[in-house]
Amino acid sequence: MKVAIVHRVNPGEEDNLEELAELCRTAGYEVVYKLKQVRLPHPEYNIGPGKVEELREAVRKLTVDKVVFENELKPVQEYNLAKKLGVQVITRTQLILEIFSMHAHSLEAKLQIKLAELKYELSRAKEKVRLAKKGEQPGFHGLGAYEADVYYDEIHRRIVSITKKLEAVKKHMDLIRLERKKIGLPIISLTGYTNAGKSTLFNLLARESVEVDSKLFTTLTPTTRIVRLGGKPVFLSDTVGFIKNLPTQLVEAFYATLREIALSDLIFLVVDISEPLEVVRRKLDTSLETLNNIGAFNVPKIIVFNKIDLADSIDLNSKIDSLKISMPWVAVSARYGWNIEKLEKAVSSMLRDFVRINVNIPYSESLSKLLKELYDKSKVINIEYGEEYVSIDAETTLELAEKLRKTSLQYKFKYM
Ligand SMILES: Nc1nc2c(ncn2[C@@H]2O[C@H](COP(=O)(O)OP(=O)(O)OP(=O)(O)O)[C@@H](O)[C@H]2O)c(=O)[nH]1
Ligand SMILES: [Mg+2]
Repeated sequence: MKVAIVHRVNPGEEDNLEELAELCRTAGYEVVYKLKQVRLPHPEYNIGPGKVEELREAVRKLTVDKVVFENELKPVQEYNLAKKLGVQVITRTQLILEIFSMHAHSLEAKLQIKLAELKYELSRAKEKVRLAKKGEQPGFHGLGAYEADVYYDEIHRRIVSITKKLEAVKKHMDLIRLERKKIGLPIISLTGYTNAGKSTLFNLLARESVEVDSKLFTTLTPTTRIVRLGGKPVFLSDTVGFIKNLPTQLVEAFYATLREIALSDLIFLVVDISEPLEVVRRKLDTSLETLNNIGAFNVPKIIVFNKIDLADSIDLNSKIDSLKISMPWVAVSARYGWNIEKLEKAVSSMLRDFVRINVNIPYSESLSKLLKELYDKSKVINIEYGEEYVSIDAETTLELAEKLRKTSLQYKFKYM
């Protein structure tokens, strides 16, 4: 789908077209035309009437399907523009909502985004219906038959119903998070700016998915897997990407979907290192700031510089040097699986709650269950089946170590 993008700035203000174009690409649009105008807002169109004509010409010539404004538009401006241009007109807020709903996989995230959409619509509902009655045009279709109050009430009703659902889902998710904690596997969250390659890395690492029994499975959501990193099983979660200058109406919904990051034991902060240094720096700063805002300040982090297949190596080293990173970092290519073993090594050395155990466990009825759990949750280094007992050498969680200790004849452990 082809789009034209527009930003009207007040005198002395800088435009944000580059980032808007990037957001459009993330949403799957092809940007074929950019328009910037310096002036104070025009009441009818936001941009000036002359610029509207220019834009209309471009829309026609380049067969543009949609126009995206960086500026917030009043319903009347959106209406006038759509009518003049003959195509749908949306704003940055709506674009980001589109991106979020494409990338939200969990039920909680989906409901949060639906709620944000409805709240946005509610604030514009009455005026939209009034305008829609004046005539049919793109983006307002189907509204014509509504009475303003009926439409408003309808949206309000849906907001109430989704809020209720969300409460229930939140409670359920809190239980699941508690269960995950109880299982004792470390939780790792994949975070980072939108388009950094989080999901690509997630899919790569999830190829090593551990087969889990149904009880473990209930603690998983579509974007959480139990995977082995450096031989150790961990919960790995993919998350929605960060974005700079989030429209204020979306901040709450967005942060809510990111709450669980603060509960992780380790954070991967994925950064696209193939971009120009200034862009890398800006996105890294935004990401770190977002992590602080959601309360993940104290969670250990590994910076994962991604897409090194696109950067040449001299450039890469000087780039990373000049970022002056004070955290552990690894440079990888998620697409080609380069340096993933380095990432795994870094993870192993940072997850301290694993212990090395040497135990002898006598044969009993519960042994096979225990061994299954051992294989699910640990890195088994050596196992020998003796006549009276099984000798196990493994790296595992403190919880499971404790369980094994209770049934063992001989027990040794050390922190890793
Ligand atoms: N060349 C190259 N491209 C990559 C690499 N990793 C990811 N990509 C591409 O980068 C784009 C974004 O990747 P995603 O994994 O969807 O990024 P994301 O961080 O999950 O994005 P959001 O979910 O929007 O936050 C895709 O087109 C990927 O194919 C890499 O190592 N090298
Ligand atoms: Mg993703």
